Amino acid sequence: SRPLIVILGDQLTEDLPVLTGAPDNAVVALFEVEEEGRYVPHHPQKIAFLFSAMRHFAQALRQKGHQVHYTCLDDNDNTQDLISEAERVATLYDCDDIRVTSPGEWRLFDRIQKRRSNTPTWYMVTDDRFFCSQEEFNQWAQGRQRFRMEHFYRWMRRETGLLMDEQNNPQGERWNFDQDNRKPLPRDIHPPEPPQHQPDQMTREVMALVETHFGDHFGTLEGFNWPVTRRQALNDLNHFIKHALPFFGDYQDAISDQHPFLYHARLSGALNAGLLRPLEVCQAAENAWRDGSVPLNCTEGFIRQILGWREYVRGIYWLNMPGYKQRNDLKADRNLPAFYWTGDTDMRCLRRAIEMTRDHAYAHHIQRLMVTGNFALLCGVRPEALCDWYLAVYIDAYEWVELPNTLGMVLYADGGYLGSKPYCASGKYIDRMSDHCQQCRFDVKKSIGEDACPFNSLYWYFLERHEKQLAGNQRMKLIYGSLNKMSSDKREALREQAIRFLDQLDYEPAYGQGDHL
Ligand code: FAD
Ligand code: DLZ
Repeated sequence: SRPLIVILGDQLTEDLPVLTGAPDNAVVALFEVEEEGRYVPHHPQKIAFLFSAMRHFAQALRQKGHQVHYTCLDDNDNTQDLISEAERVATLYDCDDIRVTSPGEWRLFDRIQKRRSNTPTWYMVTDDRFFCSQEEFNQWAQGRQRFRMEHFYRWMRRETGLLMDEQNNPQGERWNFDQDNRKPLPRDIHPPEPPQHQPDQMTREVMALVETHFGDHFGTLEGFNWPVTRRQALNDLNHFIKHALPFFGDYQDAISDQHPFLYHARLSGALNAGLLRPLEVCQAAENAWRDGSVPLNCTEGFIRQILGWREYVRGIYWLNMPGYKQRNDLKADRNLPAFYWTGDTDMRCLRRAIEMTRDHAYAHHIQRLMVTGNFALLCGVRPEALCDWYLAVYIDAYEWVELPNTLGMVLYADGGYLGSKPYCASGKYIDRMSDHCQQCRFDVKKSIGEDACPFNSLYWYFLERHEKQLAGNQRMKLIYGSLNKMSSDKREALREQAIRFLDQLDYEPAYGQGDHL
């Protein structure tokens, strides 16, 4: 018998069990298909990154002696859908079964499940590229009333031994160094330039292809600078550890009007596509602390994102899908403001976050959470509309990681299952953490009037609208205390200001049909 080994675009890892366990006669297959590029309108850089990385990966597999089938997007016989392409190619090579590493997204997992009794037969193999398997996560979750990332993270630290001492206690005698982190942005800041990867012939061909087929999607291809091979990804990792990690913790929450990447790793695209393993990334960070080149608060803060948040959101996704996607506990019902697809707004923080997204298929965590996310939360944007946007526009976006972050962390649409309180904030937060407000046409100190920062009235109106769901939350007590001390005239003025603002916003009719940049 002869298997077809299917490698999906985010499974570009040479030691995947489906590959290491493949018999000599196996055919390994990768497919570029329209369907995956269009189920949301992915940013052209994301599609170019994946197609180029897939082509380089196929080349590396051939060099290792595998027999590889590669379907290019514009091949005449391409069925343009992953499942039908796999079944077509299996027949072409006389393969009796199709083996695939379990997909990261429920959408595909469900479709494959439903084809299991077909011929050729589909087999799904567990994805071993995570610290915590789904069975382990489910066991951890079982019997717990409330989940908190911090508890999960401490368990993961103990399990892996990362940043633990000989007695299995946390290094530095603390689990968490957040108190030392989260400094606002200093005036004169010079973050390191990311390494430059000149697009080679293969990447240039892919960019032309993407321009032809997906040129109408939001986002530019110009300045494409993502790693498309494992070698380039390792280069980015080493560069980050040396030049940015020593400041990562300090400025983790800062937002700059000029510097999109600040001291962030820019590694999520490579990690999620499989070019890097999370363990090697965490070990590189730990080693840099051990040899004295990086302070503990930076190393711990960074490892927590990968060992903690990344694993935690994946566990939550698989534990709760498909129902999780339907949650909308705050009953948010607005469409996405149209400027998310154009950047055409006078609000400087939003404009810059969206422009950076358009130019790099990237915005860092705090821009996603506290600028575009916070604004959508305060406006009451429908989870589905916002999730589709986040899934489309970022280099690293796959539903397993995007959905819990957007629906849970940003929109609180799961009623506090993932995060203990909504990350809602007024303009004051953005002013403290960024240098946007000095350059904005709105006055962050004002809440009422034509030039008042819209975040301010929206913030109070949001709190007022959701008093019933949120006022009982211990962590919101202080802020509801302030709301309740406010005079009714002031509350009314804020409410009117917010409603007027929401009424004059343009909203997209449906995703992808807006006026794209
Ligand atoms: P750094 O800030 O340098 O962090 C290091 C690594 O930690 C990242 O590469 C990533 O692998 C991991 N990480 C950090 N925060 C998170 C988190 N909250 N959840 C999971 N992993 C995390 N991340 C994605 O990988 N894909 C997504 O689709 C995605 N969607 C998001 C949507 C929203 C609304 C929000 C608020 C966050 C989202 N994130 C997503 C998490 C985070 O914003 C990105 O991982 C991070 O910005 C990637 O940039 P970086 O590599 O420079 O990260
Ligand atoms: C995101 C993406 C895109 C744009 N295109 C392809 C593709 O043509 N072929 C492919 O195998 N994978 C692609 N992907 C990644 C898949 O969407 C991803 O594997 C699933 O969402 C499961 O996580």
